[in-house]
Amino acid sequence: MSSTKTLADLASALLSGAVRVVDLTAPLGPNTPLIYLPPHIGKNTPPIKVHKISEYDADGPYWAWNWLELGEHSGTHFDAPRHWISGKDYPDGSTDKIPPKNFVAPVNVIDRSKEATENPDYLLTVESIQAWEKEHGEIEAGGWVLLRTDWYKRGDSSEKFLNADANGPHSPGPTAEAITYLISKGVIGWGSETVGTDAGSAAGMNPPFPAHTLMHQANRYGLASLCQLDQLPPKGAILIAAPLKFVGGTGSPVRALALAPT
Ligand code: 23J
Ligand code: MN
Repeated sequence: MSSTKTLADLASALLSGAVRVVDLTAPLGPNTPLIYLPPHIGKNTPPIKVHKISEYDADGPYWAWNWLELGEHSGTHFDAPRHWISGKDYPDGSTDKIPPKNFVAPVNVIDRSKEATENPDYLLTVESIQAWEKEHGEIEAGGWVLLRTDWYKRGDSSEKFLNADANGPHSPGPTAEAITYLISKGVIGWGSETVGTDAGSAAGMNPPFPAHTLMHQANRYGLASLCQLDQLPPKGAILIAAPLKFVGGTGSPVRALALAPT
């Protein structure tokens, strides 16, 4: 098949609206919820700040611009292998070294919104993934797998988004076995609507933070705080998520987009 024709068809479909562009990104600003780590686990990412340089004034009469103070892992963001100790030695594991081909890939969306709404500690299991595959088709090597929970509907309220009590955060995510299974299928990454790619209970899992530990150990990627996964089909969309080319970066806010059928 001629790829020139494929791209011409895609161009027409984009122009006609037959292929939709879905924004999977949360608004990024001082109100964006950030992960909170208890002090005994480690230091936290600082609040997001927007500093004005000028706004058509004495500091710059004809122009407006700002400088940003924000952590790499803020808002809708990409986790590079170098983010985790298990992935630290990959020469292509930082944001500036990841092959760009990996920023555009097919996407599988596993809808467990009902389960996660009923139980915020919901964990996606291997059995549940296999049931999804029976219904929608096998998860292909090179594809993303995203967990739809409708968690993004909690919006920019940190309290609702982090959903913590005295026992820690309560938010859905994968079991360690589920991540191992997805790696065995050859997926390129794992993404979630929650503040991180792991469940709120993940510090107590074996290994701790399995989505981070195991995916990055396999030189694969993560996406967190995704939105609008309810706008995507289970299969058939294409995800575009490219981190900034930070030199040596461990992750980066992204504008995550999907090309989806109508
Ligand atoms: C640092 C420590 C633990 C976690 C995280 C970061 C994230 O979720 C992240 O943003 O990658 S769980
Ligand atoms: Mn992260």
